[in-house]
Amino acid sequence: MNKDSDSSNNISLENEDRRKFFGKTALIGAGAVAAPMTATMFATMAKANASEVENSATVHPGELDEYYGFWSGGQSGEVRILGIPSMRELMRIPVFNTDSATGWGLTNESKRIKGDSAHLHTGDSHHPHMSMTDGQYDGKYVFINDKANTRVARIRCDIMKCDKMLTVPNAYAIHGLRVQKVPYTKYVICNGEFEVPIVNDGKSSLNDVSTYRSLYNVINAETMEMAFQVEVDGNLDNTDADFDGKYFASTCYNSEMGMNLGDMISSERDHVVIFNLARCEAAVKAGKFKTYNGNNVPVLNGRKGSELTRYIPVPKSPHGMNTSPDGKYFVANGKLSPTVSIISIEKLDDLFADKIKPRDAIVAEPELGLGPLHTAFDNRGNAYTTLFLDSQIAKWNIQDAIDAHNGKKVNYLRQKLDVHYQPGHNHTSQGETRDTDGKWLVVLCKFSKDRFLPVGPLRPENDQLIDISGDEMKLVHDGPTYAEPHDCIIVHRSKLKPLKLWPRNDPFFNETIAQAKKDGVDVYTQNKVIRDGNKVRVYMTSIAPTFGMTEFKVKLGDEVTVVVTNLDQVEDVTHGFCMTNHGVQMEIGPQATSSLTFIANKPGVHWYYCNWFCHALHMEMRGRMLVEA
Ligand code: CUK
Ligand code: CUA
Repeated sequence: MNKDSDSSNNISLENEDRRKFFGKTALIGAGAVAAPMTATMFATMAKANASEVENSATVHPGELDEYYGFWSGGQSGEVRILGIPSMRELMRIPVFNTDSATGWGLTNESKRIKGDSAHLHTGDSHHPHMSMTDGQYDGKYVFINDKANTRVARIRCDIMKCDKMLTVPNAYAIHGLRVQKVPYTKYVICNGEFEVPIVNDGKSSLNDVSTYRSLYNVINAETMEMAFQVEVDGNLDNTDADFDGKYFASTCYNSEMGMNLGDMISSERDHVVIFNLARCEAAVKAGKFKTYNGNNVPVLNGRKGSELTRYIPVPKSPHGMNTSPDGKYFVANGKLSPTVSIISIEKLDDLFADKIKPRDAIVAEPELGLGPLHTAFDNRGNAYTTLFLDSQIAKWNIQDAIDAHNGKKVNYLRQKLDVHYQPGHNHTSQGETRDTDGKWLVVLCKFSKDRFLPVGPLRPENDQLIDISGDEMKLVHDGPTYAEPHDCIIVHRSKLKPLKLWPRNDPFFNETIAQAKKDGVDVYTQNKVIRDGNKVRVYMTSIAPTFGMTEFKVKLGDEVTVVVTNLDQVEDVTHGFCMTNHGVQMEIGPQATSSLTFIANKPGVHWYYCNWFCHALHMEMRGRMLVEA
C-alpha cells in the first residue's frame, strides 16, 4: 500500500492519537474513551483507497484492517473475528463451546444466557450473519446456528459477546441460517436439517418415515423467541432471504426422505422451497396453525399444495442458497450437479398466483464445474462459485448465463482459479448486502494438505484470500484456521462501533448486580461476604494490581459464588479470577461484573489469582480462600 496516500496518513494519525492516549492514561491512571473513527472518515478513506491505491492485502504493523470478518468456528462451537485483508485473527467469541480464557459456559452470566442448554459444552456453528436494515449491515447483531444441538445464538456487536441463545423447539439440527434483509432484520430464518417426528417422544412408530418432518424456523431477532415454524416436505439445507421483504428460499437435498445415502440421492431432482412471508404471517394471525410438544410455537403447514410455499424442482442434492445483491435472483448450488439453478425473484409473485409453473421461475442453469457448493457476488454482475470436487472457484457472469440459457452464443464463464483445497463456502466483501463492493473474496477450503508445515494428522483448514477487484481473480493469502470455518461474512469497519469499556448498567450482568442489591452490596464500592445458609456470596472489586478482598473464609462444602467487579477504567485492562484447584476461572473486562459459583470441597488454604496479565504486579494480584474443615 502506498504509505503516502491519504488513507495511510489517516490510519497512522489514528495510531499516533492512540499512543498519546495510552501515554496519558498511564500517567493519570484512568481516562476517557478515545473518540471512535467516524463513518465519514472511513468513507473518505475508502474513496482515497479506490482512486489512488490498488487493492492490497498488506496491512503494515500498526495499521488497521478495512473490514471485520466474522467467521464461524464449526465444531469448535465458536465465532471468530478476523481483520480483512490481513486475515489476522483479532478475537474469538465463545458461543456454544466452553472457554477457559473468558469463563464462557462457567460464569453465571454466560449460564443465564445459555439458559436451558447451559449444561451443554459443545456445538457446531456454521453460518454467522449480521442484522441488516434496508439490505445493508446495521452493525447490531451477528446470529449463528448450532447444528449439533439445535440452537441459534446472537452476538451483540457492541461488546462482541453472545447475549442470547435459543434452543429451537420441535425441530432438529439447525443448519442454514440467514436474516431478513428488508425492510430490516425482524426475523432470523433457519432450517431444521434432520427429519424427525414433530412429536419425537418415542411413543409412535420410530420407523414410520412418513411422519418425519423438517421445519423451517422463523425467530424474532430482537426477543430471540420463536415467531413461527413451517412444516415442509423433504428436508432443508441452506436458506437465504430476498431484498424485498417477501420471500425466503431453502434448498432441500433429501426430498426422498431417504434414511441412508443411497436412498437420499436416488431421485434425479430435489427442490428449492420458497416461503411467502406475508402469507405465513397472515396464517399465524388467522390461527391456521398447530402446536406440539406442549409449547405454543405456531407450526404452519407448508407441505406441497400449501398456499404458503412453492416447490421448485432442481437437479438433485442442491446445497448453498445465495441471493444476488441486486435482489434479482436466488442461486441454488448443485453439489451433485455441475450446475447452479438461477431463480428469478421477480417471477415468484406469478408463481404464487399460479400463473406460471415452478420450473418457469428458473431463468438459467449454467454448468460451472464439479461440486458447486456456494456462490458469492461482486458489484459488477459476476458470481463466484466454489467447486468442491474441482478445488476451484468459477467466476461467471449472471446476465451472460441467462443469455446463454436463452440461446445466445456467449461464454458466461470468466475464469477458473485453483484453490487449496476443496472449498465449501466463499464470501465477498459485503457480498450478501446491497453494499457489495467487489474487492475481496474469501474461500474457506476444507483441506490444506501441503500448504503449511505439517502439524500431525489433524491439519488446519485453509482460508484463502482472493483479490477480485480486477478482471482476473488473484490468490493473495493462505490463512490456516482451526476447526472448522464453514461460512464467514466480511463487514466494512464503518458499520461497527464496538465499545471500549463496559457500561455499568449493561444487561449482560444486570441480574448479578440485582442479586448484589438484594444482598445490600454496592459492587462498585464494597467488598463483602454474604452468608445465606450454606451459600456464600463473595463480592469483591478489582483494580490493578489488587483484588478488593485478599482473604475470605468459608466452611467445607459451602456453595461459593464469587462476584468480581473490575473498577479499572483504562481500556484493555482486563482482570481474571481463578480459584486454584477448583476448575473455575473467568475474565472481568474493564467496568464489568462477572461471577462464578463452585463448591468449596477442599479444606485448607486456597489461593485465587488474577489470570489475565494486567500490571507489572500482576503476579501479586492474588488472595486466599480459607476453607474450614
Ligand atoms: S454448509 Cu458447510 S460448506 Cu453448513 Cu453452509 Cu456448505
Ligand atoms: Cu489483574 Cu492480572
